[in-house]
Amino acid sequence: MTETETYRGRARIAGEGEGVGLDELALATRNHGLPLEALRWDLTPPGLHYVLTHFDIPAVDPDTWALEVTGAVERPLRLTLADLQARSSASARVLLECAGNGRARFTPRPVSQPWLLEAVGTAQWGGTPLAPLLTEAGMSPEAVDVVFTGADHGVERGVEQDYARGLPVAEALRPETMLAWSMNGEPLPPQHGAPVRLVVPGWYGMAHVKWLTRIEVLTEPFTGYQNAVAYRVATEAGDPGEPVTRIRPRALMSPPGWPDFMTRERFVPAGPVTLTGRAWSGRAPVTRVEVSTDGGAAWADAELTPDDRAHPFAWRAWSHSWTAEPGTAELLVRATDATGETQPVDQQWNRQGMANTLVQRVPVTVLPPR
Ligand SMILES: Nc1nc2c(c(=O)[nH]1)N[C@H]1C(S)=C(S)[C@@H](COP(=O)(O)O)O[C@H]1N2
Ligand SMILES: [Mo]
Repeated sequence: MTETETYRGRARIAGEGEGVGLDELALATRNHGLPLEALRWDLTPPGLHYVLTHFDIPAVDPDTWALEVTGAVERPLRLTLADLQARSSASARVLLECAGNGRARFTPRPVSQPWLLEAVGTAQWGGTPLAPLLTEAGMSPEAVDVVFTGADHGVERGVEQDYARGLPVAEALRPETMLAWSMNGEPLPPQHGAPVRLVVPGWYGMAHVKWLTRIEVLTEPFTGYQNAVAYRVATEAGDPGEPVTRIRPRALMSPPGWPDFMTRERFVPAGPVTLTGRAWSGRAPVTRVEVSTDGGAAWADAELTPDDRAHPFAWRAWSHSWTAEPGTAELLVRATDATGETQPVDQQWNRQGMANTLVQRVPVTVLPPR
């Protein structure tokens, strides 16, 4: 058995009827989601953006921090924050979504960070484009992957590691890929990667390495844990599966009406209700959002805000008018993107609960008119 098979074997699937454990609760309190009512803002207010950190938030002093650019380059670089900030600037409104979003809704449940649907947020990220830096370092024409390493360190499924992710060189050279030191116009907060993180618009969250300390160019594919083992879509235990890359289409609804404190069940008075939310895809523009107000039997097109070419990697707002009749209703919403992919109504299960876009269902009690 290879080492990879050993640690892959330790991923756990919950037993039948097994509830979320205290270990999952501990992760869920550290790694909070976007309260879905915060879908109302184009730019997620600081503190409401979801957070996912595998290990601890590392202590990084921005005054002594430096970024190393090394590996298959002619001129290795060492850049301070001031060096980076003197370079050309970049700014983009980019949606981030954790690849594990929706995992806790899988049956059986992969035991890990138990996201329901809230592992998403959109920020204005500011920094400098990555490509000119790689060019300046004289990246080898043989380059295959560029590895980004964070200052955080820990153990995952028995493997001690710095958090590190390899990115195909073509993605590293995209004009949108940047080293970011600001979020919504302010310095990065500690939990989002201060002083500098990578932003790879369109990719699931794991690619956007926080607390960046090192960029290494490789002339062969990176085989580190977070690429070779963690972020894969596989249904069988021994199967290496496919790598997780770009964000698949998804729509979410701002929960209508008001909630029950404990169950989060929604209540709305009968009559006209405007349902609203956001839709996105990291692969292609969102072309359609559909809403069902009867548990998925019938679907109607929602209204999408005009495609905003200025923000191709952010989310789009949608809205839909519903006349709520007293009783109970189940609301669903699904997105389709220009590749033709639509969200599934039934789960497409995989072992780690990755890149899953099972539709959201919102049970609502419609109260008599008052
Ligand atoms: N260094 C480092 N970078 C990281 C992570 C991490 O644990 N360490 N988590 C990744 C994952 S899985 C996600 S989903 C995003 C979350 O970014 P956010 O916390 O800023 O929302 O950061 C990514 N970058
Ligand atoms: Mo993630």
